[in-house]
Amino acid sequence: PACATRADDPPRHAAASSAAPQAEQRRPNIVFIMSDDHAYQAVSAYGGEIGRLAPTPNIDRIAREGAIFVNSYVTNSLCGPSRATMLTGQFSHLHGFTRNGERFDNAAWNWVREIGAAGYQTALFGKWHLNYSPEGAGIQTWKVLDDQGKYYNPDIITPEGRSVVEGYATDLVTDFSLDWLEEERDPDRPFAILIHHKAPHRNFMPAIRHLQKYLGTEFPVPTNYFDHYDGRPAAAAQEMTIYEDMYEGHDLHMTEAEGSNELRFDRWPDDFARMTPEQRAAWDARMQASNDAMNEAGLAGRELALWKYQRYMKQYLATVAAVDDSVGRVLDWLEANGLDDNTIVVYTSDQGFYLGEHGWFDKRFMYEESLRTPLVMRFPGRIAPGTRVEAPVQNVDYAPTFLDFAGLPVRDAIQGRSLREVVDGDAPADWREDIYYHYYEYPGFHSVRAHYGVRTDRYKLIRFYGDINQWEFYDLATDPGEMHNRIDDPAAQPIVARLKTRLEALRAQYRDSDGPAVRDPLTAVAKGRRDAQ
Ligand code: SGN
Ligand code: CA
Repeated sequence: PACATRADDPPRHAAASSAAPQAEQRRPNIVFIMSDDHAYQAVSAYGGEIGRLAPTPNIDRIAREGAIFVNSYVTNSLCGPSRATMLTGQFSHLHGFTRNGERFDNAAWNWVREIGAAGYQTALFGKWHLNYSPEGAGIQTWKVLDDQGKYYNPDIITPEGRSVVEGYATDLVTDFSLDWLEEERDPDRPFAILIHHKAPHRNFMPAIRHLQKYLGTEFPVPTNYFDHYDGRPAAAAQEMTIYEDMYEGHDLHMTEAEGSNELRFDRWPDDFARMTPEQRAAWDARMQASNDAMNEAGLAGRELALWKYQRYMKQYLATVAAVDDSVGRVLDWLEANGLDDNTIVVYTSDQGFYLGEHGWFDKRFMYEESLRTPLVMRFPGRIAPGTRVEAPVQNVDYAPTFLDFAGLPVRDAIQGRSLREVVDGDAPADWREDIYYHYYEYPGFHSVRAHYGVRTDRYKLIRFYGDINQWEFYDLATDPGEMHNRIDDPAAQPIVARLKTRLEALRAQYRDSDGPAVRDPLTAVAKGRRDAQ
């Protein structure tokens, strides 16, 4: 990574002097709810057909009573890098956590430790995924899922050690959070609680109460479900299609044969093996008929691919239902305890996700569905109900936002900006007009090549590098599905040239020197490969 200032360099302003007790009480509480892999297409506040069929009324309530960010993006569409970015306010190349499997330096500066030192009570429940445990990250209270976390009876890690806790992950994380708010918190000091769910991450196991919720619903198949990736070699080389790359047992919960409850290929059998016999029996009782019907139909080829899309949507959206329940419980608790007025509630995901667009699940690409991430925020009195924020925002903005609302100075090393500046719906004149993105994890799961790029309000320019060297250019106004790479279109050359200059400027501004420079020519080998497409 480029050598640059880290967020743990000294703040540009002197630390805020300790607040008077009365002011202390007025400092807002922060409830930062994040799910894992929740596509904005599956949040009904964003509109769209999926949200209509599978609404999220509680997440929508945050938007209705506060703001919805309709141009919310990540900086690197992957769990660990996103979380490190949210904690530090920096792009991946500066905090150094560019890909999953790296270890976040828990000693590095993060906003949670900072507001804790300034008098907030801080707590984290759920997925961490930056290290084995958050030990040393300066979060005062924590109880986390092991690594990615399991849906049923997950291993839970606390400062005292690890244990298996019986229950459904989304509900357990909510219980831990409400127990802490109710019983352990000091009511005289402000708090920041991070409620970070495992759902709806792979392997998409719904709670028993939601298993049949969408079994009878037909979801609209994206028009580019059977994408052939013409002119997009990196898209063609991925391994993340629903029809070829999902594990039939593990992800889609398909069974071997009619009358059998034995799962088809299940790469990590522990997710089901750890269920209690009662949980497994309840699961089978609800899924058997659907699985039997699938086996009886003997589907193949295109029909099977379409069936898999429907099964994926039913299971994924049913895990979202539990997340929405959780948000409702938290909002109700705040209201019942008179805390809703002085509490900022944020709901987001660590990145977006594909719901069958281009045939895919997972994320990583700079294409819209995984570049975008849902973001809604409520703060009564400070954010007007029904605010729609059009300004482009990124997950580098969360850390400065929390510091800013807590009355703390924002450090120079933070690369984002406080969202307080845009939550009235009007962005200041010098707010960013475009966003920068950089994905690194290759080789890796799903085989998405490293790439970086710029997105303006209308255009997108991406450079894939490594063993596939390729530029891509999209006009989102005429091609919102990003099906036509117009990088070689003569009519596009003036705008492509302008975007390359802009991309170079963004890389300089954010001090990213990872990957080839914008002006580096494509290599002969890679060019040959591209021409052979
Ligand atoms: C696991 C998943 C992948 C997923 C990564 C990263 N496979 O490896 O499909 O892309 O996590 O996800 S799984 O079968 O083991 O679930 S992330 O959200 O943590 O970035
Ligand atoms: Ca994720």
